Amino acid sequence: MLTPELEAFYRSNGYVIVPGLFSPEEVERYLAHYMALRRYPREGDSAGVAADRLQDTNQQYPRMIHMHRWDDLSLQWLLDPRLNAVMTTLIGREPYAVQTMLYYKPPGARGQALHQDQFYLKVKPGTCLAAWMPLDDCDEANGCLQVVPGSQGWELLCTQAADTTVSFTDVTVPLPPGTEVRPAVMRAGDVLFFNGSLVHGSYANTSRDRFRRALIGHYIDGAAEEVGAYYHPALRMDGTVVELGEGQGSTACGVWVESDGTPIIELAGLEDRRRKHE
Ligand SMILES: O=C(O)CCC(=O)C(=O)O
Repeated sequence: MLTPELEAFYRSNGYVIVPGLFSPEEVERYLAHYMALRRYPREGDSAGVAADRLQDTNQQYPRMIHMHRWDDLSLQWLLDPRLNAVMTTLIGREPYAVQTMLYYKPPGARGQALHQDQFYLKVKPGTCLAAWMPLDDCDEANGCLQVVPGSQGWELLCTQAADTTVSFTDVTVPLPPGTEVRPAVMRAGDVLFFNGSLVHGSYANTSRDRFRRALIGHYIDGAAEEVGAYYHPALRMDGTVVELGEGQGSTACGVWVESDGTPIIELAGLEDRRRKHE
């Protein structure tokens, strides 16, 4: 599963793709299940997304949020021992599970602007971790995830307005010119694990006829004492509830400044914390 090489890759890049963690049969089952669930509106369908003036195909297939609270298959996936084993190695202890999401991202859909998950989850101490599993093979054309390798060591950056002609969310983080944004080309059933400070997001699905569905779990460090209110209740990986405080997030955020010709992050801004969740 997680070879020493993959673990070393995670330590230096802040993310790692574990190939084939779930089988093609399992992927088929999830696809059939989530397409059937999407026939009806669900609580949280539009959570965190700005009132949308622009129509795109996301409107017909809004992402689903927190399905594990009412759907047993989603809960089983969130707590799956394979995911737990990888994350326990990556962070040195079992995580707590706090969120599921299903992105449908049909052809023509906008992506989600580059961001850092810890901005939303407000974990303390420590940070969050994501397990991102495509249910379709994904590449740049159908809007695979994009990551900024090495950004796991960055402070939380002050956000700015995103271009909502290409993103269905309305905030993003600035990057110095020339920063590498790397496409995560994956097969369905691979799982991408990434650290809560890693800058990531996705661009539009410009393919003619390929969905880019993805099942996502958000987790927090098993030593955390607080997480944002939206993510309660947190679950241990055996499914029992763990009582945590409500994370408020820090008031400072990072801005890019130049030092000897090199961009560095300086903690300066007073972050607008109005946004309660992703
Ligand atoms: O799947 C995507 O396009 C974006 C997902 C994401 O950014 C997240 O889960 O935090």
